[in-house]
Amino acid sequence: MFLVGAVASAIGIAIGLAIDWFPVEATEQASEVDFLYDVTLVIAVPIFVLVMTVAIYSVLRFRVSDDDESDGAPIHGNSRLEVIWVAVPTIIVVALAAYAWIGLLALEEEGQNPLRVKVIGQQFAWKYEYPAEAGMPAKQTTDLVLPVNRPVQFELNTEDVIHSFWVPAFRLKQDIVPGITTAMRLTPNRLGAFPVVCAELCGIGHSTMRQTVRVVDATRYTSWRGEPPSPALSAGAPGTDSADGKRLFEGTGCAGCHSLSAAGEAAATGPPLGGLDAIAAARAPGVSVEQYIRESIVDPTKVVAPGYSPEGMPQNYREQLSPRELEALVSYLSAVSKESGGKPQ
Ligand code: HEC
Ligand SMILES: [Cu+2]
Repeated sequence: MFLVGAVASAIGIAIGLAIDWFPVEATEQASEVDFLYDVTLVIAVPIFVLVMTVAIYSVLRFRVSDDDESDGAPIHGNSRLEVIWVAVPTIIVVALAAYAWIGLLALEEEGQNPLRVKVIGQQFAWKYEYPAEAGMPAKQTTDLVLPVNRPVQFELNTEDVIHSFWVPAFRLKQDIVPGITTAMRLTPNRLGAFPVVCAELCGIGHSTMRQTVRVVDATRYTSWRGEPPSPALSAGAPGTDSADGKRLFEGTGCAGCHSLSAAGEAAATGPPLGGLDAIAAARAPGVSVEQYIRESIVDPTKVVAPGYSPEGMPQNYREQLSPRELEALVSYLSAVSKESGGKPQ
């Protein structure tokens, strides 16, 4: 039994650690949360295996035989066993709680010069308020845009019922309760666009309470702060050459999901975007590579890359990107495609 248990635990732990359970880590805090998950897994798998081995062994070994259906001898009182099975779980649970508590204190530490953003939940959308700072006026918006590598402090309120503000890639989630202000601190450290989700059943439209947070570089953040609210990316519009396209690819979050060796990125949430010529020719015969890229961005569900979910790609680039920005991205990606000789990278 012991051998079977040890082997099964080792296999279970190896599989548990090998599976990539979570989306990319996009904050400094994320690795700490994921590590806690791994620790819990390493402890939980052997316990699960122990319970199952004893249960299965007992079922097989002490099975009632056809000719003897009498009850077994009543067993009562084994103080040593009882002390063990109370003490061991108590120690494990207290140790895990202490570890989690220390981790929580670290997660909630205030960073230097935090950006304070108010988050307002309402049925069924998120709104944000940025304070006036460094010459930039206060801003109310439905877009959440954060500068990379700067600590953020969210203050969360609701206009109606309980909601829960959750960005899976940030690994943090906070309930928002009527009448009180809750808080959440984090430091985004990865450029990209990540889903914002409501994690508290808040009414009939709960499942539609999804938006996107974009983590951008400091320059892009400052220029976004200066713009009138939505459409978020239009002002200070760049020209349409492919250098702007490269900048946009990195600055608007594409690079958070797509790999593209020309831009030095290696993200894998979306398909690699090298060699789109060949892909366009195979998937949409008769459509130019430019048109294929354009439609992939503004209408991502039209042609879906095999093996990827149509919801994987943000659905709102049609509103988010100005026509000039869209064209800059198209010309950049089609140029990259030609450089790579049409081979997927
Ligand atoms: C949150 C992750 C994510 C972000 C951000 C994202 N994409 Fe995507 N993208 C995907 C996924 C997943 C797919 C595959 C599903 C599909 O084809 O609609 C995809 C598909 C595509 C395709 C089609 C590829 C093919 O093989 O057919 C193109 C082109 C594309 N994205 C360009 C972009 C550009 C340009 C941006 C930035 C403006 C961007 N994406 C931002 C996830 C993302
Ligand atoms: Cu909600």
